[in-house]
Amino acid sequence: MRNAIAEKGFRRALGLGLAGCLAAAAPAALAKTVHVTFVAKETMVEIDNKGTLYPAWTFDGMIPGKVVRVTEGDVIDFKLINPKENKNSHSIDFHAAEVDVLDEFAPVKPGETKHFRFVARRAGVYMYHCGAPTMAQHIARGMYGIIIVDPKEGYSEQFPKPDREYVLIQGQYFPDAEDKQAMIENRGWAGSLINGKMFHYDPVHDPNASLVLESKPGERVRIHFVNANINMPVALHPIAGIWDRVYINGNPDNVLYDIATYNVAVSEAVSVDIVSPADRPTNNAIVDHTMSAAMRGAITVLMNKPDADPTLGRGEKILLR
Ligand SMILES: [Cu+2]
Repeated sequence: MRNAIAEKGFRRALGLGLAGCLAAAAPAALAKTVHVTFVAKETMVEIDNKGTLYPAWTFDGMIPGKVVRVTEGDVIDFKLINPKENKNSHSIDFHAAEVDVLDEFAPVKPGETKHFRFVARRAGVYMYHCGAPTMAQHIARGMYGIIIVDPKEGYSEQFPKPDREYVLIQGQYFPDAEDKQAMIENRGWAGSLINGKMFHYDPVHDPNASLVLESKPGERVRIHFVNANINMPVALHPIAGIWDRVYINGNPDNVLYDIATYNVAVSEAVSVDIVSPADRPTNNAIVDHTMSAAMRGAITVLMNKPDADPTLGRGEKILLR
């Protein structure tokens, strides 16, 4: 059955029924507390495959910051440390949190620490970023990442377990790191960063690229994608393929089928599935079909081959660095 609305209604009814039973049998026994600490670091990072350095602002010295992964219902016990060596205030804005922008998300001065808790109440994939003023600059300089909130029901027919998962986060590279107004007005951007580097996983357009995404023919590959651009949507398309499913905001209930190009708003996160032909090796190029972005770095090669590295797209290797 491929009727999403009917399936959603059925799932909701089933969920309510099960929730009623579980509430009596095992009250909130499964939720756990997950401790997450970010250290704001103003440091040089490489923004391409040949090692060009950029004066970044980061979470933990990396663009993007680390992948946070929890299960729906978990408590996130979060700490943001802003070391006294930094020159700027920083903050955290988890799109998965329902809190107070003036409290939990407030700027943290150098030498100070912010500590708070929130419950990840809704399954899905979400951007996080620094929201300290000027926000455009803090995001453009590299302070963003993804939080994955896995559904507490686990996998299902509507939300099958993928064979591999990858995280791709697209951002914009502004070589003039000081010109905040240019960032706000979208002037002067010279590159599209995929997980922090232009053409990060594209040896076709950049001979210095050493990484590609890999899977075996016929496997279901789920890509968790975040648009961390400052001002531009992303026309997310797998060249030589079709998204088998698109889960808007990564939520199993928000499923679309058979989508060639999905438009990802600024700050939106989405999970998209691709299933390559099982009977032959193939390649896909996952692009922002907006050509100005693709040709500045937003192209990722997915190789579907029998000898795919079994470690890629699993565990820690869902975000390749
Ligand atoms: Cu910041």
